[in-house]
Amino acid sequence: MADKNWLNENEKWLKTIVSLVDTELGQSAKTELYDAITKMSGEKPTTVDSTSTHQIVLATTENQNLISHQLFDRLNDEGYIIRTITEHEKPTILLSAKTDKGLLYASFHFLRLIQTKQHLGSLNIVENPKNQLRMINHWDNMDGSIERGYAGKSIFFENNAFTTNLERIKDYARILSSVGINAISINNVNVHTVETKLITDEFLPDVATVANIFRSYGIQTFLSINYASPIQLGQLTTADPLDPTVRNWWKEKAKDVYRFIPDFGGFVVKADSEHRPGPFTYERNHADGSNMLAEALEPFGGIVIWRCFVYNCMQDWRDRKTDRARAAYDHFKPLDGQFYDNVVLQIKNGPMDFQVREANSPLFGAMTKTNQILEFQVTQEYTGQQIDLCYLISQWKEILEFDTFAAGAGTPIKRIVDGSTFENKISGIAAVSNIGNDDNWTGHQLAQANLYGYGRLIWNPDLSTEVITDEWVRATFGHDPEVVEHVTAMLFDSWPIYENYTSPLGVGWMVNPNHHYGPNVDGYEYSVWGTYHFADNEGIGVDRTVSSGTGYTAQYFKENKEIYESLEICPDDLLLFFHHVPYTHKLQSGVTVIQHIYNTHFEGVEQAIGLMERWSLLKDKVDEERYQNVMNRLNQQIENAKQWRDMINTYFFRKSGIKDEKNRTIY
Ligand code: GCW
Repeated sequence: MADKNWLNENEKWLKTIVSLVDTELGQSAKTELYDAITKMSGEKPTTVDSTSTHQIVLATTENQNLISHQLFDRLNDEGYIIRTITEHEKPTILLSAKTDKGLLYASFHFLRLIQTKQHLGSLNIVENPKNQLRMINHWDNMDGSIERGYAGKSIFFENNAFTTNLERIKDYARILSSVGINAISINNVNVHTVETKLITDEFLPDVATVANIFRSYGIQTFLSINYASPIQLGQLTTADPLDPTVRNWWKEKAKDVYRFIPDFGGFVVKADSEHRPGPFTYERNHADGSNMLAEALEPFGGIVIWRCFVYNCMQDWRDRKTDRARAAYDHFKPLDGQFYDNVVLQIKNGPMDFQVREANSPLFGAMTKTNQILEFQVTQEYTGQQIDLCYLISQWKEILEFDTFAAGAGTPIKRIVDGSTFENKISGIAAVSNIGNDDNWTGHQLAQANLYGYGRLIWNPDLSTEVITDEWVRATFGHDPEVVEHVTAMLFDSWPIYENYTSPLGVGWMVNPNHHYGPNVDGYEYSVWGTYHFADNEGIGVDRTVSSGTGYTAQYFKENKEIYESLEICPDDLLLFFHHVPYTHKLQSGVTVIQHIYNTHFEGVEQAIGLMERWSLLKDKVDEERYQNVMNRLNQQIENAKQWRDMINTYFFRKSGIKDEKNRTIY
């Protein structure tokens, strides 16, 4: 609800909405404006040119002559202009774009201006998304479960069928579109038996229904596919990508899919990863596998999103040579130049797996002739599972700003994945969604900020975390200065806090196996997953140097390689990711590794309590439901943090025999 003073000054603008665009997306743009303005101002605007003194006009380039067409040269197909002008002596806010899709984004931007109480009298906004593909991946299964989902069940599937609750899907489309998302894959990358049939006549009509909903909000639908489909669905004996019958099978399959969904986006593929089938079975490589699918989709304009999360998940822990962090680069870099141009590689932000802190994947920028997009994880698998608060925008911002040196100094990851550095045909960012059918969508009320922030940040990675956060806090909780101050501080503090009480100095893991919540220092230490900390009585950390370790540091461009290789200048927060050091090793911060472990774990719990205390100050300022939702989770978070503190501190005290300098309780 916009506040009174602001409304008094600006409500004249909200009386009339004239739309000159009658397409489906144009309708969506108008309806969103109309409904939201009605809600916020308490009055229904008129939609015909009326006697009101001011007006909002929606028009695409073609159907407007209010501003110079040259201005539109600055727009791409999803960009827009919002301008305050005078038309026939009537003050007008013009929302305009080359396409109706741009217009939809303009509407949402305009609503954001209202929600953040900007003055509407002299607007002059030109916006283009910086990334082409702005995607959300779902890990939803058709039985309704969600792999790594922490906000209830799937909004798409139940009982091995599609849901009938299409309203919820529509609301989701609106949410995503409001932050600029333009692509979605609706099923888990681990494609099980029933889901394999999503590309058959049995389910394609349902996929088409969902795709229709997303289309009306400018979002293209993708499916994750099972690489072994020709065997499982087609009764072929092989899925060999070089076998002509297999290639033909996929071509026919692509025709089927496009018969139902003419603007289908394409396939997302997890192959040869964590026991999923792939081209390795046939002694073929990932270029062979992805190109086969690309060839089938090409006539229809579809693309193949091929994931690089490929590593040996059957490792022997005694084998000190194999390093999971190396795997993606080792598999894919040699194939640079061999992928068709409608293949795009999807690379997780880190070389391991969405840890609270890990190095950035050295693959970014390493393949100059291959399309690549980045994959984040909005769902908080390793970052508190939407029980603990962990605001991820600060983390993602740091990752996007990381200088790879791929084309000399000043080649941050954001400029690689937006396609500008190597002029890629396809580029962008994808992330695993954090929503489910919980009433508040994300389980933890404040976890909504991660989804919102994700969309805003990938629309424009140059936006500051402060701006994004402020938008979300005000749009969600209003403008009371105390509420804004405390919620903002909680969000900002939460990632460092989570890092403090969990695994230290970039070493990662130390979580309970399988579900990944809560501490278990040796949970993965003697397992097949390749995620080790190598702690003994003298020291801890993974030696990934060239000089004495796995050689992983050599995958970075020289400038970064030199930093990570050096014990002296390797950043503290990644020290144990790159080096094995004695507990008495002195960090750049001046404290020893062991004392750092103790300090951060004691501090982390205090800080978690601090979060709860801050929130309690808002008791009378936030409605009861949301207040309790967050309070309950903060209390669980405190218990989790204590568990982490005591397990980690005790473990390392017992291993090292070194006492806490401050004599705090260690068990
Ligand atoms: O992090 C791991 C998760 C798996 C997931 C996999 C992947 C979908 O623990 O649940 O599988 O990553 O990204 O493929």
